[in-house]
Amino acid sequence: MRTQVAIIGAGPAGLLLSHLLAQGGVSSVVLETRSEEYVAARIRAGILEHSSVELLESAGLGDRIRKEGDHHRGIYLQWPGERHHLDFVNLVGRSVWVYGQTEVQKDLVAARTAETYYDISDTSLHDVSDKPFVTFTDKSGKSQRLDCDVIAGCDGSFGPSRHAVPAAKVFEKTYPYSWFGILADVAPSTDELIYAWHPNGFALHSMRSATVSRLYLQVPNGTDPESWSDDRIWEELATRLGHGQNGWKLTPGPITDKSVLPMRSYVQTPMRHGNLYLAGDAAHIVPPTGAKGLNLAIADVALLSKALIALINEKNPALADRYSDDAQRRVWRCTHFSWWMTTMLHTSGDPFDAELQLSQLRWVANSEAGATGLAENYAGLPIGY
Ligand code: FAS
Ligand code: PHB
Repeated sequence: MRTQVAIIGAGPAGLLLSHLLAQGGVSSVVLETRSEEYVAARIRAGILEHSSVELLESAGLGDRIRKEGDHHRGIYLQWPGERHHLDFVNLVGRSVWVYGQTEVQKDLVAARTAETYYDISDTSLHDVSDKPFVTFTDKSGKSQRLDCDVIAGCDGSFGPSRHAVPAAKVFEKTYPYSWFGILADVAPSTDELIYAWHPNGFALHSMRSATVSRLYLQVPNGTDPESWSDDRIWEELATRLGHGQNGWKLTPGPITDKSVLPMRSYVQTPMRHGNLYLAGDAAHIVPPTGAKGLNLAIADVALLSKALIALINEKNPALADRYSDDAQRRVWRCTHFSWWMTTMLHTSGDPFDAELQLSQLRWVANSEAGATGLAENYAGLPIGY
């Protein structure tokens, strides 16, 4: 088999890249180790930043976001006795949308035109510096070879592509806590997200729709989600989110999904080696506190698609040669912001840290300069920043 771009991974990065390349007249084949159903059902990100919505709309993928997404002007920052709304539209003229990654994935699958092989195994990258090809075993057990001009590694944090970049420089930080996430069939108790600092630990009230809430609790690493009863989960969420504070109430409901997500920062550079380009989680991981994971994948692909269309259609390598440096500016901006939000809101048990965190929260909530800094990063800088 031959194609112009072999894309490894059918998550948001891989499918969006394939879509944008097709719009630019470049052919691709997508290779995915999981089933289509498995990929579609993964519960992950929930927030689309301003630039992501603009890009998806420009690619003809914005209809459902506008119809079914929930447009948010900002977020609430909360700590015991206080809750402050940060209005991003007033502060920086940009906003965010609550639209689950599962919905983005659905839209990408519905718009897909490239041949996609699901349930493959033994993915292997070859000759990435000269005449690249990918070998794999297809779901019938047949060995396959896909020759191409370019390989796009969109295979997330456990795929083979990041390891095909020789002498890559890796920056990594793990955090001493995890997120315990739940989905619940209950209307959200808030109109916009609440990020709460509490001596017991961080909590986040997010949502997926008018009838489905998404909430998170900071827990120790290694926490078993089954070790917490539903009652204990709701009691702890109520405590940390300020139930009863100024008349606000957290309404519990049936929990339909529980998972524990470890938190880490990971950046690999460069994001290109020869004819191999990395995009999304294959090159970087951020703690979810800044709601940047999915948005960074989209931003990488916005740059990579333009670079590959120019390289393949016009034999112009200029954007491809700059891709890694251009992408890494935003990667580090989002890595810093995700670290900043995480260390500001998650308790360590150290009283000195707690005072620093509360001072920073009071400054961000009450100073226009502080609030603008958070708003600019959370709503997202223009792509190409
Ligand atoms: P993905 O991981 O989505 O996709 C990579 C694809 O490559 C996968 O489908 C995988 O099966 C496939 N693949 C792997 N190895 C392969 C191989 N050898 N051959 C072929 N295919 C292979 N971000 C947020 O902003 N907010 C959140 O709340 C949030 N929660 C998350 C929860 C979890 C459990 C995880 C893991 C991530 C979460 N993220 C969150 C981050 C997440 O949204 C990612 O940023 C986003 O999925 C990145 O998209 P991709 O780069 O496409 O990677
Ligand atoms: C989510 O809704 O899953 C979500 C929202 C904001 C975050 C992280 C996750 O910072």
